[in-house]
Amino acid sequence: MTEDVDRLDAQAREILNRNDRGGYTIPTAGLYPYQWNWDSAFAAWGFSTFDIDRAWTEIETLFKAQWPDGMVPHIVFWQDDPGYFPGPDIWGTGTDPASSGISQPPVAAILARRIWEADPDAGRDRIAALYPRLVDWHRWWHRHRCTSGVAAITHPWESGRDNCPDWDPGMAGVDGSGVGPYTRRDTGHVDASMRPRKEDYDRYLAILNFGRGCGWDQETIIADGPFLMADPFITFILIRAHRDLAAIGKALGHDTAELEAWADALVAGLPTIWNEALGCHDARDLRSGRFAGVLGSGAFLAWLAGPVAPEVEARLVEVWDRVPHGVPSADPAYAGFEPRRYWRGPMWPVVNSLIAMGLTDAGRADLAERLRAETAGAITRGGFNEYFDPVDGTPCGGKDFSWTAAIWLTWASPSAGAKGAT
Ligand code: 9WN
Repeated sequence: MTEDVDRLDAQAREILNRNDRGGYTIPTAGLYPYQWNWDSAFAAWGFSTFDIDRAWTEIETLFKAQWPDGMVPHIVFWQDDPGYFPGPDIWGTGTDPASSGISQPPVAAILARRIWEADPDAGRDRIAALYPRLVDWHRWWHRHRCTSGVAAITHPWESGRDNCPDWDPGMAGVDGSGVGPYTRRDTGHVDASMRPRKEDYDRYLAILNFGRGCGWDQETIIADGPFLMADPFITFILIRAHRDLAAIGKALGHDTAELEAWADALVAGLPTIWNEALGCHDARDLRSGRFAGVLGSGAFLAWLAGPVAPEVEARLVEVWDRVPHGVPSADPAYAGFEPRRYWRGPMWPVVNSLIAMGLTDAGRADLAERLRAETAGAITRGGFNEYFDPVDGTPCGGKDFSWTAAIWLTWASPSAGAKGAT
């Protein structure tokens, strides 16, 4: 048992080191050859268990790509790679370094706080320098994504949960018929049955084309863009991230009233994404007002923002109980549930780690431990894959994934608690 844990811990460290491209980590070789925003924050957390300096460098490199308006892009194209589509020329943002034109779940402050607390002396100067940049990014979220009261996304890729059923109502209104011919690269790396469909990609590109067409002007995208949906997943993350950043700011001697007010405003906005018929928070199309009507991983992050009412908790656990291998990204009882198609059902270790963080802080250590054990079991049996089939535990997507290695080291591994990283 201990030997197995040691071997898996060593393998996880080796994956992070192997995916290191010098200052930033790729999610996995082949499928994802660039720096991704939230992947990097998790990679940094993983590095912090064995190389604290490298952990800070990961976040610093990401923030080198921050836009003047505060946005931190979802992909940074540090060097060209024909293995991924859509690349820098398609995004056409004209930035240096080249980057995409949208953002991704703002987990950086949540994980930076953990990395700092793991070694306060080593992190003090690094976090002090990052702090104003993090505040600028959070301000960007507040100004450009939270005008409805909760956090919205302007592209499914901005959510980090690309093709989950949450986005179906918004995607139905996007016309993908005029995007012309293009060649996907993802289906050359992994089985097409595990990836988003062509009709999804047509629409992803149509939304991207709109952004490029208006020079990535946020006012235009929010007012007239083809896609705008409120996202419970990012809303809960942002509430937690604002609070964690405020805790960092306080410890550094800053006035953090602004951050606390942003978190409070989001909490006050939560009723707009409460779906009474579903009995939990739900994604909502801000153009039509329609709810997605599917219980998914967004609702499961509620604990990150504070205690959850007993009836909501019972509803969430009821859905989790339908599968043996971790929290599914969509309710298995939903007619469109697909256990291996990316975000339309599979279990994602990285999401489980966020759910467990919330559970622990909300005093549900029992549920957090159950989730840890289920996640650890899937990784132990299947390897450090991108995600897993929650019904039979089959490892899916890319192999040797940085964020799966990272959450193994920080949370899922039986040795993680011993290192004080939980
Ligand atoms: C688009 C890198 C990223 C993750 C996302 C995941 C997937 C990209 C893609 O891979 O998205 O950003 O091309 O499918 O959905 O969460 O950050 O691992």
